[in-house]
Amino acid sequence: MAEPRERTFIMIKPDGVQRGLVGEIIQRFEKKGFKLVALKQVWASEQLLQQHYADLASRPFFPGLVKYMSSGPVVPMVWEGLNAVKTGRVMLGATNPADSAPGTIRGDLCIHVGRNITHGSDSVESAKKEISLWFTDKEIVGWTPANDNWVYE
Ligand code: IDP
Ligand code: MG
Repeated sequence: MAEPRERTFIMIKPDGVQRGLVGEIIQRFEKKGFKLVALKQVWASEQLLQQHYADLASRPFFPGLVKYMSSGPVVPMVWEGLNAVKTGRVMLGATNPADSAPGTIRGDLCIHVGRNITHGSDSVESAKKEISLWFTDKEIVGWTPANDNWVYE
């Protein structure tokens, strides 16, 4: 039986969009071999972002986080593949770019924890929640890439 291909929710934050890094970040996931199944650009409301970051509501940086995330358009995406959640987090690098390894998205492209350009789900469970918060079922497109047998044994 084929190994399960999970889905993760990856989002380019307003600083990633403003700095012209949308293509670079998408390219890293594409080149890796993950499959893009949903993508859009939205200027999210504070209410949506408060829901998205609900588990951080008691943290001192929460109001600033919501303000930053609602300060301009974001690019939410769903990527699918084997271990997409865990590998997606590895590709992003540590939350604080000061600790993100070179070669990771945050390690290569940003400096400050409050401007760390990308979001990625931290578990399969939160990926499911985040995907349904940001996308309708209709916006998620199932398809088989022509190179599938060259990415997976
Ligand atoms: P994650 O994005 O790597 O999952 P979380 O701990 O879930 O990290 O925090 C969510 C986001 O909140 C971070 O990506 C970052 O934008 C912001 N954040 C986390 N810690 C701090 C902080 O100490 N100061 C400012 N912003 C922070
Ligand atoms: Mg998180």
